[in-house]
Amino acid sequence: ANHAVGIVGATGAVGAELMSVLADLKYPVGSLHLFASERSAGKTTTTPFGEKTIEVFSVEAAQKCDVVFLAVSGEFAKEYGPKIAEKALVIDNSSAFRLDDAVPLVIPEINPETAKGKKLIANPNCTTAILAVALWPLHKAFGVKKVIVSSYQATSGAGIEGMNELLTESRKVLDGQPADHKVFAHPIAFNLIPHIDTFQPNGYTREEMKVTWETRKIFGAPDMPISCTAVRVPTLRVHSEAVTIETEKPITVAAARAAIAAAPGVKLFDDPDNKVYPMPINATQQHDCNVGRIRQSLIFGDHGIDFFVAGDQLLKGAALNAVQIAQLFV
Ligand code: 2RA
Repeated sequence: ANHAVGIVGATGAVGAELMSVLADLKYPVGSLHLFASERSAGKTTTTPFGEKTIEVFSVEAAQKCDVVFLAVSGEFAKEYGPKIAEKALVIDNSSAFRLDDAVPLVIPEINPETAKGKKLIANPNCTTAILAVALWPLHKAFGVKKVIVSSYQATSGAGIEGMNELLTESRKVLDGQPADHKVFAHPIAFNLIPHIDTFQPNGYTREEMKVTWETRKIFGAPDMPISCTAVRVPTLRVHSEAVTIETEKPITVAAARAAIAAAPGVKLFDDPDNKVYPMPINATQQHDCNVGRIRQSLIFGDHGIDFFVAGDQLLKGAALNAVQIAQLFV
């Protein structure tokens, strides 16, 4: 049967992607209900499912849907997510419930079974999702013992405002004007910022710790050593990650390539002689995350590799994974 689908936060970057992914994946949308703040309510917007009027959010209206995607803040999700979930399936894109033992944190290629029978499901952080979908086939085949990640995160991670800040600042810098900034801690145009989310007592940022905490939960590997350095870069919508792993079993470049080539959610993009490797340019708007630059580790020898992954932050990092979770219930 077709579903009544609700999107809360419909005017944001993830909200817009949710609509196109629902259409791309041919999700059985019977009716689509777009919720946003009062500022946007009453406005009409073009969607793949026709013109829709944005409604003011209410728990009662959201509860009338079969599935509700939350693309809003953690505070909002904390307050309303469980209430909506009394009646509807809720997929929350915020960090509010990701580490809650009662709430599954799901990547359908990895742990779909944990979603069974649940009404409130958490969608992982974008950096985690893009790492995990590439790491999982390697973990299954070779047993991942240690992970070191450096991320190159696009401005889309901070929503439309983040993307606009990059564009506006870039124009200003090119015109010889000073680049002021609001969204990010420093100007992002022609810069890199090794600071995403808040600093923790251990010196890591929350974004970096999310990669550790969430990957462990998704893999069911509570002690896996995972360390991340998260960096904001002046790109629009793809997060890239340089990853070094140590494995339990011996691993070769050919075997790692074969594992990636056979896995769902990732695409092998690894032909350096022909300049083929993952980049934001080839991962933008792609459902699969591109994996390449696979090489034998200079540190861990035959028990390790290095690789590079690039995945669309708004897709596998957000909207695509959320809709794939909902598809588990169709
Ligand atoms: C970022 N991970 O890239 C965050 C967004 N969820 O800022």
